Amino acid sequence: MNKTALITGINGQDGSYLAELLIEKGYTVWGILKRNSVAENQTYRIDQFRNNPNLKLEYADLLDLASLVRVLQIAKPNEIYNLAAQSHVRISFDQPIYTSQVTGIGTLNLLEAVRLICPNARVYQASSSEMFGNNIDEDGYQRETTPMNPVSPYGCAKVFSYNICRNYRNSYGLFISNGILFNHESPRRGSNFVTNKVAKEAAKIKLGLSDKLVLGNTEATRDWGHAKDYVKAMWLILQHDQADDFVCATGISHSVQYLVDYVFQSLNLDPQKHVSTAERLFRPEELKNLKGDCSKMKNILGWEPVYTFESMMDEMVQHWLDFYSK
Ligand code: NAP
Ligand code: G4F
Repeated sequence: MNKTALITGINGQDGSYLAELLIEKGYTVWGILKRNSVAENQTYRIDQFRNNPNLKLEYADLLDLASLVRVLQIAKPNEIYNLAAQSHVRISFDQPIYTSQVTGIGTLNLLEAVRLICPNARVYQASSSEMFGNNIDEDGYQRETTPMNPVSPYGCAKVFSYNICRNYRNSYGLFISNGILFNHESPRRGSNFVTNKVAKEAAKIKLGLSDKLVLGNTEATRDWGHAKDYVKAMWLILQHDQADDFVCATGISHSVQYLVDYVFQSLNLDPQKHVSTAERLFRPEELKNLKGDCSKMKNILGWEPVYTFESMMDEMVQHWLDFYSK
């Protein structure tokens, strides 16, 4: 029998790739959209398969429990992927209460709806390496056992969601798994995240459409993988025979400065001529270094990424060159 999945955040970066993957696997996929005043822009990441009969979209919001109940009643999903969030770390300092409501309490709303309507469904929670804050194990990696010490309102909200998922798993026997994913990117990444901002602005400079790129902290390091690889990990996590928590990462970390140098060199541009920093783009508290150990995921679930940092950045730069050359 074909399975049915519900994805919150289906029109986001990860939701769009996950929906494609699940449709390819024969799932019926339901997705929720929160109301937006410009409906055309909201679905651009999924427009290429919008007319697929196995894709069904409904208006609902993580802040509106009744809407979640309504959608679960009609979709009757076997699997639920909770990807919706206010996911931008710096903006979470500007909107801490909203971020806590959506990214934290929103998860609890969904779990309550699941408990009421479809307690046998398997739930994936989009947890984040941002939850570790600046805690690093002695060998330089973060892993499932690394203590969590978040340094942003977003990180605090994600820790709440992570903990309430574990609590509902243990208290009510629900199948709820956390994927603790390190940064993952793609041409579909919001262009206010650093990888896609650098790729987009460098392509514009190359084509003579811009002259400068202004960044915040370029010393921070991140473990960057490709979203297409990471949605496969989400699916594997829910196919496992028991609910559990898994880190997903590449194990390779680069600084923001290295990212800039790589992209500019690939376009034969001199970053020193174009790149500067501005205080307004720094965060009140910064997560300095991320590097994940995903041995558990590889050993138990057999996950392996296809993309490298370089092939991913090349794809993103090419996307923007094509976009601005049309
Ligand atoms: P994203 O592109 O920002 O997508 C977030 C999605 O959530 C969008 O579809 C957004 O809809 C939706 N959303 C926001 N508020 C909502 C609400 N109140 N009700 C319903 N939907 C709402 O994020 P992403 O990069 O795909 O990440 C997916 C998830 O993984 C997020 O939870 C993120 O925090 C987490 N995560 C991401 C990474 C990463 O590196 N990408 C790493 C670890 C964890 P609109 O676009 O219409 O606002
Ligand atoms: O691309 P970023 O905004 O990603 P960040 O803060 O690491 O968060 C992303 O990854 C998390 C997983 O660890 C997710 F949970 C979260 O939802 C999101 O997807 O920033 C990366 C680094 C930071 O150190 C930031 O300070 O880049 C630095 N940076 C320097 N200049 C910048 C900029 N970040 C942004 N967004 N814009 C800049 O101009």
